[in-house]
Parts: sequence; C-alpha cells; structure tokens
Amino acid sequence: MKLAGIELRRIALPLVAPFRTSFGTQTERDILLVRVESPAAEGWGECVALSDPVYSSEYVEGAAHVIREHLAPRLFAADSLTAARVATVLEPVRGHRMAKAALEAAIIDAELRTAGVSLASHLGAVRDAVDAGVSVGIMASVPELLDAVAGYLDAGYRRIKLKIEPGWDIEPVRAVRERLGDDVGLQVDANTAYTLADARHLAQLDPFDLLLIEQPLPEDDLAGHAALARVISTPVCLDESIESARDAAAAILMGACSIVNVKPGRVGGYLEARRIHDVCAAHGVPVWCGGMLETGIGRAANVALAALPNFTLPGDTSASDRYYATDITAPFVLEDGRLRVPVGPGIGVAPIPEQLDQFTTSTEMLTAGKT
Ligand code: NPQ
Ligand code: MG
Repeated sequence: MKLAGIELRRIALPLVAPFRTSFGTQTERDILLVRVESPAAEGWGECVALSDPVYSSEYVEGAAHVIREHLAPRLFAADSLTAARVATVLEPVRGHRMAKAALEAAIIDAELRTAGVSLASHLGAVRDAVDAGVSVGIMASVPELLDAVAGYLDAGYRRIKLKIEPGWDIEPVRAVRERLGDDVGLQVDANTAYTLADARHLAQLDPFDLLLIEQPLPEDDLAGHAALARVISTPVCLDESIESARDAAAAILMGACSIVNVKPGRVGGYLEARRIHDVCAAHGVPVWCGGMLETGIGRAANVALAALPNFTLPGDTSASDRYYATDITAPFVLEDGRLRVPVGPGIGVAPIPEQLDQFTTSTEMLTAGKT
C-alpha cells in the first residue's frame, strides 16, 4: 500500500472511577489514536502510552513526537509498504514500541479491511468469544474493595486481579479470597513495587491459591524474579519486563516467569505479540492478554489476539463500562462473562464520529510532503 496520510488524534476519556495502582491514581485517560489513510481504506490504531512515563518510559506526548519526527517519515518513504514490513522499516529507531505498535495496528487494520479479512482470523484465532477478567485498583479500605469485587462478580467477570503494593497486599488478598471461595480465579499485580528483599513477605500470599503474581520486581530484574520464583509457590508472571519474543524466551529459560502477560503495545505490535504467544506455547508457558484501559479500538484488537490458542488464562479484556461510561466505539459488553470476538474486516469496529469528536482534544494530519 501507499500511505496517503496519518492522522494523530488525542482524546480525553473520563474514567467511571479513579484507578489506583502502585504507580499512582488516574481519573482520566489521555489517549493518542492513529488513523492511516491508504487509497483503498482507512485504518485505526490506539497507542497505549499513558500521559506520564510511570508504567514504562513511554508517554503520550513522546509517542506523538516520535511518530511525527521519526516514524511517519520512514513509513511515507517506504515503497510497497505492508503491515508485515512495518517493524522492519521502523527498526532503525530504537525503542518506542508503543508508538510503533499504534502505527502497525492502524496499517494492519487498513490492509485487512481492504482484503475483507478479520484481525482474529488473520492472527489465527480459535475462539469466537474470550473469557473476561477484571483489574481492581487499590482502594482506601478492605470493605470498599469487597464492594467493588462483589459488583464485578455480579457482572459476570470470570477472574479477579487485585492491584497490590507494600501495605496493601496480604490482608486485601485474604479478604477477597474468603469472599470469592475457591471457584473464581484470583491473581495480583504489583507493577514493580517490591524488591527481592520482600520475598519472605510475598511468600505469605502462598496459602491463597493465586493464579499468579504479576511483575512484583523492577522490569530489569529478571534474575531477581528467578530467585523469587524459587522462594514462593505462587507462579510468577511478567508484564513490564517483556518487550519482545526474545525477552520472553530469555525470561522463561532463566526461570524468571512461568506465565506471560502479553500487551501488544508494550511489545511493539500485534505481530510481535503473536510471536510471544508462539514462543511461550513452544515452552509450555500459558499467556493472557493484558490491558491498558483501551477504548473500543484497542480493545477490539486485544480481544482478537486473546482468541489465539495459548491464551488459556482470562485476560484484562474487560467490558468497556469497566472504565468508560461512553466509549468512542460501540461498547464491548459481557455475555456470560465473555467478550465476543469481532468478525468484521480488520479490527471489526470503528469510532462513532460524534462520540469521537466529543472527546477529541487535538488532531494533526501528517502527510508525505509535510513531514
Ligand atoms: C497492568 N493495566 O497490567 C496495567 C496497568 C495500567 C488493567 O491493570 C491509567 C491508569 C491507565 C492506570 C494503564 C491493568 C493505566 C493504568 C495501565 C494502569 O499493569
Ligand atoms: Mg501489569
């Protein structure tokens, strides 16, 4: 395809409730959307970077800048660009995986819309619906947490993930496990809030039969995760540490994790995400699809990915109303605790123009001449 233009659109979506993690509290999601124009179709991609570089080093303003100044010019200059070649064309630019992923996603969408093929079938999906889990933020008190968890169980979620940090870990987990009984899957996510010196403390989670503990230690501490995994019985899952299929292979071989959270944005796109799925499958390591509070654009693509065979644990693929009262696409809704995999061409959804405009804070058009 020949890229005719790339639109960068910033939106601000209010969250239904503040979301607190070990790196801070957010009340609104500031999101960069990418729309590519090819002669035959347009395509949409969502950049998962946050406003501030607190989950990873990337952030929205930085992603917009690197797209405008470094990535878009390389794409415009490439002749016979295909989605499969995007990563290679952008490879000279180090890092910036979330920015690259958004561009690749938009180009895949445009390409598959042109071909009339769904992203799910393109990636190799084997399910028409995926189990939905929910990520529950840090709360002011255990009773407040139990109320929130009860609401999600009523809604039908099939797995609960609690955000933890030092001072909010053993007791909330004990309380939620008592409330859930042994039937509902429970897991925790520390977003790098501990150190290896906390190993004995984290071993106190062992009795609660957790599915996994996600990213307890800093992202660059694979050796620490391997040491921790030898001390605790809860399986260790990595999120922030895994930026590529090679990272996943290394972490598995080191014993740093036995489960992987796959987030397409964090690893540079859906095609690298599929390679992680494949390398984990080859090692007998289950994966699940993480989430970055996506709009319907990113959510649709994540649900397609989560339909691949080795996505055997429920993901953070929640219904749209977990985060947003109004989405920019038709909302994803729970159906018996599952989300239906879109079947239309490309990602199978598109922004509803009035809703998109309602939340848009800026737009910018990049063209071959202009960059
Ligand atoms: C995680 N996501 O798995 C991330 C962290 C994350 C669903 O737990 C605004 C506020 C955006 C907090 C994006 C989930 C966020 C956010 C991602 C937390 O680590
Ligand atoms: Mg995580």
